[in-house]
Amino acid sequence: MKSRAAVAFAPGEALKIVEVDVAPPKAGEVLVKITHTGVCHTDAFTLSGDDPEGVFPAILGHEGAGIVVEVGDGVTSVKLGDHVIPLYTAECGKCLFCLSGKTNLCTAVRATQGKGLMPDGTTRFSYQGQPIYHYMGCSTFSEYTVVAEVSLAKINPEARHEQVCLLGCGVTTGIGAVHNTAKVQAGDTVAVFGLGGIGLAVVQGARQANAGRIIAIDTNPAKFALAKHFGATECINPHDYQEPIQQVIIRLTEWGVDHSFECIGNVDVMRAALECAHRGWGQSIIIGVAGAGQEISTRPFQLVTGRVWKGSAFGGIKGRSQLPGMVEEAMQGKIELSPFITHTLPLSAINQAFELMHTGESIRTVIYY
Ligand code: NAD
Ligand code: AHE
Ligand code: ZN
Repeated sequence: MKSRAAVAFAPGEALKIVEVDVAPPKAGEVLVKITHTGVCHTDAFTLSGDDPEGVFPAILGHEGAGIVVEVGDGVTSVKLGDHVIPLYTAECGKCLFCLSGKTNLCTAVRATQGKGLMPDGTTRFSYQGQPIYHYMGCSTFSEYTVVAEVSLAKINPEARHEQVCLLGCGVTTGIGAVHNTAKVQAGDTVAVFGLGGIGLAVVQGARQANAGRIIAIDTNPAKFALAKHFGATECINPHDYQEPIQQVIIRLTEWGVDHSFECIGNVDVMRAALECAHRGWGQSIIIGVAGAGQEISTRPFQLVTGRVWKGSAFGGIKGRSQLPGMVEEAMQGKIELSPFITHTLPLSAINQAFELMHTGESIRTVIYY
């Protein structure tokens, strides 16, 4: 079938809106009509060429919601008409990782997913006879996409796709990192570096956890109003200080914060986030994605004296078993989604969504088909 899609033909180039060919779903696969998709910084990261797993031409997008239109052989967990959120972190329920009870990092389709391929090693997308790669197992920048059954969360059909698409990545990642990775407790002090969609979701999660002080940090003060809306108790612009930001936060908190979160993808900020963690027990959660060749460093003494470095992918959430519940929470107002949506654009204007992100004007742009 034909599908309108925004194709990343080469790194660093604007996406091109073209009509691609989509092959039918094979066994264990599902054809989904995407209704809405957010644009996450990770899409921009891969488009920039900095992603070691970036392959081109590809159809990016991994923060969507849609409706099942066809299922391949053997698919039992979803059917025609079901409302779904594609998952870049699958949940097969059977692999070593799913069965461990320790992680959400399912391996069922991860190896082929990282190569832009479906589990059988081929692609369902093509343009003028040439294959187009998939992205993060989702490719939500195509009106019709093919996704592995294990990469689909079935959600309440009453949910508003234009909002709950954000649970496909950004909001789930931030809220999940607070509850699952950091396990923030009532009264804990939290520092959040970077107040985009991810950082603001961390702020919202910290408030849900009844954290004490929630210190929100960004070099763009335009982000502070929303941070306060979501529960930040203080907002700090590193540019307002001569000293390194970790020293500012240690000074403000005496010994540092119980939990810090890096939501930017900047390895220097990752160091600052670790070093502002409380002596003896403070932990720093890396959420931001850094480019090829980038490495983190600190004095080992920072860890010897009790600070802990951790990372979080998709907020530690198991998509098929836990995401439907988060959709319900959003429908009940327990998770607030609408303030994240600063812009709404048709697919034809998707490149504007990337510009709005790069200029810092948007939190999330939601694309509709
Ligand atoms: P975004 O671009 O919307 O937000 C980033 C924010 O960081 C902006 O507000 C920007 O002003 C701020 N910032 C930039 N440099 C800064 C600095 N030096 N100090 C303080 N603030 C600074 O991005 P996003 O969509 O919120 O994504 C954030 C990061 O999280 C990206 O690296 C993205 O790839 C990553 N991410 C990771 C996961 C995961 O599962 N681990 C999921 C989603 C996104
Ligand atoms: N491809 C990159 C890594 C990218 C990365 O870390 N992705 C995050 C999700 S970002 C969503 O916006 C993630 O979940 N990682 C775990 C995984 O299995 O991909 C690289 O460095 O190669
Ligand atoms: Zn994302």
